Amino acid sequence: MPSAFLDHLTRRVLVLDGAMGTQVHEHDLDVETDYLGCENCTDVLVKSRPDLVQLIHENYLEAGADAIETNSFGGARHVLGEFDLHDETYDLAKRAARIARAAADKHSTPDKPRFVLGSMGPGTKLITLAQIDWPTLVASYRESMRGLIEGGADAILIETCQDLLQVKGAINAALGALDDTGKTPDDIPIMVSVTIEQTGSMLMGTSIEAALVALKGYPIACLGLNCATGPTEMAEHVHHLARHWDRHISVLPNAGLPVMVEGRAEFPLRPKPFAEAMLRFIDNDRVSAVGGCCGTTPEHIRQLAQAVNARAPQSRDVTPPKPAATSLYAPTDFRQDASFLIIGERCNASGSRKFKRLLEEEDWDAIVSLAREQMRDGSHVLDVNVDYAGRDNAIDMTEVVSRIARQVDAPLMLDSTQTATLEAGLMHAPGKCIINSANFEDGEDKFDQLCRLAKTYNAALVIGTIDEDREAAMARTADRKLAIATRAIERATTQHAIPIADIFIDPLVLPISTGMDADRRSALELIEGTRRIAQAFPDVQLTCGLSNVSFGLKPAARVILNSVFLHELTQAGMTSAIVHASKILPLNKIEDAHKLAALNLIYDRRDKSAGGTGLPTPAQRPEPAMA
Ligand code: THG
Repeated sequence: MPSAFLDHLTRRVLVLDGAMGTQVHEHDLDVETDYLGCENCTDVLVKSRPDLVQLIHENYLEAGADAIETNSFGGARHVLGEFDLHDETYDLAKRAARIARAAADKHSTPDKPRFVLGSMGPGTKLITLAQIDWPTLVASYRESMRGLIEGGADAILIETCQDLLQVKGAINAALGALDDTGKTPDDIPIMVSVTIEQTGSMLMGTSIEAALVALKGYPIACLGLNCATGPTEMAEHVHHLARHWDRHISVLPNAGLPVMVEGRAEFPLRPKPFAEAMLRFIDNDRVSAVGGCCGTTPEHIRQLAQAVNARAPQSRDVTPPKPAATSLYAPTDFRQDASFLIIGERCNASGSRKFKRLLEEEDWDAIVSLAREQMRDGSHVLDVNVDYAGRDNAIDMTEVVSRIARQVDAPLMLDSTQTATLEAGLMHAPGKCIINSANFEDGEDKFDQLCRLAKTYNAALVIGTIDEDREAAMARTADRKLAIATRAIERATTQHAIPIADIFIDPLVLPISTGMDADRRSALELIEGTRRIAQAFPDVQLTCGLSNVSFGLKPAARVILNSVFLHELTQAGMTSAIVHASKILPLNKIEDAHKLAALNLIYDRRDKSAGGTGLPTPAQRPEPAMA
């Protein structure tokens, strides 16, 4: 059963309130008696001046608002801590919700029920800049949100979001608080409102496209925009949400862009043009919740409520965003037209001598340069693997991921055999990542653990075709690759609700040139396995560690074998690969004789007459510098 609030949101365009802060500032408040010595801590007013807070709520309700926001914008523990109020976190949140509840109940009628949105602002510390860490942030919000829920909020509104990682943390806090109080997002919906600056992106640089992709996997009822600009500047971003977001949309602009008047910022947009601009969002973009942010007054809300006049939201045609990962900044589609998703392999302690050395030297700047170089060479995503005996892998992952995330526009594939190392990366990656990887080698518990990580951090997940069978170990035949892939896809999608397009099956590349008979069929079994998995699951992604195939061969031979093998794989349905991007050659750059030799190896066509691999040695053919 959806809550009364969700039901209302579906049937009526919801009018929210306007600014709280600017209303408070209209009153001449005393630092000691009103702010209790905490200058500018508006949140403390729910304790010292509940009368005033309720009056402001009631002014908005009288103006016609259907929903009011609790006076708890700065109410997370880590923010209150700056005023030495940490220990009052739960109490202040609960008071804030109770006051708003009392005001809303007083003005509710059967025809016009009024709702309370538990407001949570971004706080004063940016998690992507490491000013706070994930566990602290999540625990901090969770405590306040529990207070808001127990004080009677109808929804949790995570608003004025500037940093994707903070949003992901706050959503997890809300889910935790719901859990604490025996509720679900159906009872108390989660709403998220991001702030797009005049620059066209969130403060940390995230585009609305990336925000949508990075948040889509969470149980959010409503996604929207508030603050920073007026309605005009928001139009393009709201329009993007209208086309691609499959749930409710909210819009709460400022009363225009501030202008300086006698040294003070003033918000120039008058109530009537404000209301007119908001109506256009309702008519053109079919948004379902409208209200105001900085500079908006009860008069803005009165005009808005009159204009909206309890109309029903219209349905929209939505094209969901393509399956994608994101950096902090922008999304990258999992499916690349006429190509494959290129995942750079070089930030890997066991896959690159250079990276290993840089890690040992803790030369983080050079690691960032190596990441950038791979993007210049054509990578779409970067694999990051710091697994290395004798070092603290979780700390290395934290260092590498937080730097690359900020300094390189690359979605990250976090690669480790250890859950703790993966989670260290996820806690520091603001965008939507890919976890590499899960399998059944250590049973279903570990597999489930990785699926839960994918849900918590809204990441995609690579699953390798390995199961518990110690004898067979990795699946070496196409049949077993398909069988294990099928089992994994079933479990991840049904038991963990991971969207199939967020699953990457890795049918496992093994070296073919070991000289061992057992390995000769590896490549062709992989091609056949890929073909069958792609046919059985057209929406699943496929990936592999391409360079594994040619371990042990000379560098020039590796370039040719890898390139030819990749071509065969993509023909069979492989959609991505972990590669050394600058060492993949297009087929027309490879001599026919070399191509044939590679194909003979791949398809295990034994050529009795030729010795070795039939592929060139470096002396015969210089290593190509660029693809
Ligand atoms: N599947 C999945 N993830 C993976 C793999 C896989 N991650 C790791 C690995 N396999 C893919 N990455 C690499 C990276 C480098 C090399 C091979 C695979 C490689 N490196 C050179 C070597 O070892 O000879 C080193 C070159 C250098 O030092 O610069 O071949 O299969 N899901």
